[in-house]
Amino acid sequence: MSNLQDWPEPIVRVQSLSESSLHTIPNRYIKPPHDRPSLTIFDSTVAEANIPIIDLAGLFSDDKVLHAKIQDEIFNAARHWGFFQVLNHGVRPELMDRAREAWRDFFHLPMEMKQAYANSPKTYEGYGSRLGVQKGAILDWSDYYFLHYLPLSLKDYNKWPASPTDLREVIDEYGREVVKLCGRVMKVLSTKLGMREDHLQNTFGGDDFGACLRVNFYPKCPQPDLTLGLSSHSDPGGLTMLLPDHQVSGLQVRKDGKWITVKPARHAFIVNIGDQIQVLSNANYKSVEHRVIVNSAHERVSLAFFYNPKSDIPIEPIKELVTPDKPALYPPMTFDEYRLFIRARGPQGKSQVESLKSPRCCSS
Ligand SMILES: O=C(O)CCC(=O)C(=O)O
Repeated sequence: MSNLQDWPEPIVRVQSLSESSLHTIPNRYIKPPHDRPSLTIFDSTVAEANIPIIDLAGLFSDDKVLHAKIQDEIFNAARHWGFFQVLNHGVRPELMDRAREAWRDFFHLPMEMKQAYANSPKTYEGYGSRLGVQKGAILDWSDYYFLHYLPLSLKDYNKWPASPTDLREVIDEYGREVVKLCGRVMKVLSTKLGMREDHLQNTFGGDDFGACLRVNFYPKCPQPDLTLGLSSHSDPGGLTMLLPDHQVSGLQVRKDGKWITVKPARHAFIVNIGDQIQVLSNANYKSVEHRVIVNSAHERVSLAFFYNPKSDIPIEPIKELVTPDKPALYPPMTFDEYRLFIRARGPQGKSQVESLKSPRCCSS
């Protein structure tokens, strides 16, 4: 872990670069041509579509037929897309708006107030501007704030911003509500794999699961065609509930080799399957590559809430999902070990989970 003690180069805040009225971006942010976003609809790497949108209202009723229909929709979306939006999910719209705007206010505080929370790669908690510690790496056009919500042993209000004054309270309540929503989706994912509804949650360590929040701030960019707000990656954790900016799109999901720009529905959450659920489900559910594009006219704020297994228990394919036809695709690994990869190397598509596939599977 010694290489995760400090950043390899002085940290530059992307927001400061953006506010300095540059007309061209520094070379550090220019992606190689094959990674650059395509901002025209005439490009063959871009597809016009949207990810599935699922109305969860029926899950709160006693209507069994409706339950089954929604469960099927979630199952299909989780299997074939790895990404979907949910509406009427139980989290109050005003709470969602306040959470996002409290963080926007944070990013607009004077720099010295934000610097008080500057993070290091040791835990990543606090105000950051890069993922990964590789010296000379090409960086993404974004700043972020990362904090632990659960387990309680890692939750430390001193590492959450004290300003805006209601931020801690808002994020506490927001976290409680989003955790409940994650629990609901976990039950559906478990049931649809033919297991008890609490089975998947139990493999996360039951009540000892983890949760953390990364708030992404993508400043305006004078050359959005040369860079990315966040490079392609799959999420290393279990399940992600993303609250996107309601006014500015930017998230792109990879589907059948093409990039789809997600059109967020008002007050929807964007749900995506992370690598840990791909592993536990023995690839019945798949994590999917996604990235973020930026633009020259608007900043963008998003809140990615990560619902993760307890970090020190081995995560491996659930026994019931391992058969002679489909042997275990992944070796056991704790989430603590697993996330060291992205913490050290930064976002790298799906390379980590793919590289773990056991030789037995890949030679057949
Ligand atoms: O900003 C977004 O829309 C996506 C953020 C994301 O993928 C992440 O934080 O892992």
